[in-house]
Amino acid sequence: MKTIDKDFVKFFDENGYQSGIDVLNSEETQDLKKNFNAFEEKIGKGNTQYSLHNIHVEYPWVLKVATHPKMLAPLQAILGQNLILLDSRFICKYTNDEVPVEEGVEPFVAWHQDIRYWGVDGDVVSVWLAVDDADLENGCMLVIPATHKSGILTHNQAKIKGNLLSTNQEIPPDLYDKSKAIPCPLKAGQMSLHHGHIVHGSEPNRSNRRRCGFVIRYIATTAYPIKDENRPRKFPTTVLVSGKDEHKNFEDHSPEWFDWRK
Ligand SMILES: O=C(O)CCC(=O)C(=O)O
Repeated sequence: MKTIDKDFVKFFDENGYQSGIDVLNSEETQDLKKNFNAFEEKIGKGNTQYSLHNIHVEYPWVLKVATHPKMLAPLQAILGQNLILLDSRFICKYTNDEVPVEEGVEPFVAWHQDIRYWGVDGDVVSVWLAVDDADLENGCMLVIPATHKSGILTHNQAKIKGNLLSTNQEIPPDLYDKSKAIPCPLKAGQMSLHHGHIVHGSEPNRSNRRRCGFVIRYIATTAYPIKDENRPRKFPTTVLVSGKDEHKNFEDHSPEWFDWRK
């Protein structure tokens, strides 16, 4: 059990990640799996692989997980009390039998920095909550410590087929040292955290087990949207999940059924 204290925050500030944090108890983990599995059954594994995006504003069980007190406590320690949920997505790497892919292609996540995607100025911290046990064999997340201090790196189109990132971006290999990568293995119900600037990715699932994670991005209310005329952004699913928002840089799209104060 990790203690959320000054050393916890110091490690995150210096390295850009934290891993092995207990969040859900076994009953809550089973509930999460049951809810996700029901979705899978209903819409098919091809659609639960990467397309369950921002469903936290539609389904109470999703937002309940994304506002779990044990999830928010480390985020509050890092980002402060006033927090907005920016974005969420289930990312599932299935076995080849479950979701067949083109011959020779294996789904993976190319090395990238999340901050490229958000259009947000300010620190973004991502939670990777394990729905299933995640390890090296089924393609857990890999991070390169301290690369969140390298600024924003060039991203090109990925050359190898199978990159799950919707924009198919990757950082050219000469811009990072893959030998320094640290795996973030997790038991179902645990989470890792990563900074929006850290270089990270994940290898294919070469096991006979599903590897499903729920990734949720949080920002402090002091963050603000970057104005880019060439790429205007909308944030239709931001939700205030802790504290107060005195800045109002993002609208609060809390569903009417949700009140985190209760
Ligand atoms: O699920 C993965 O393997 C990678 C997730 C990721 O890139 C992210 O959460 O930013």
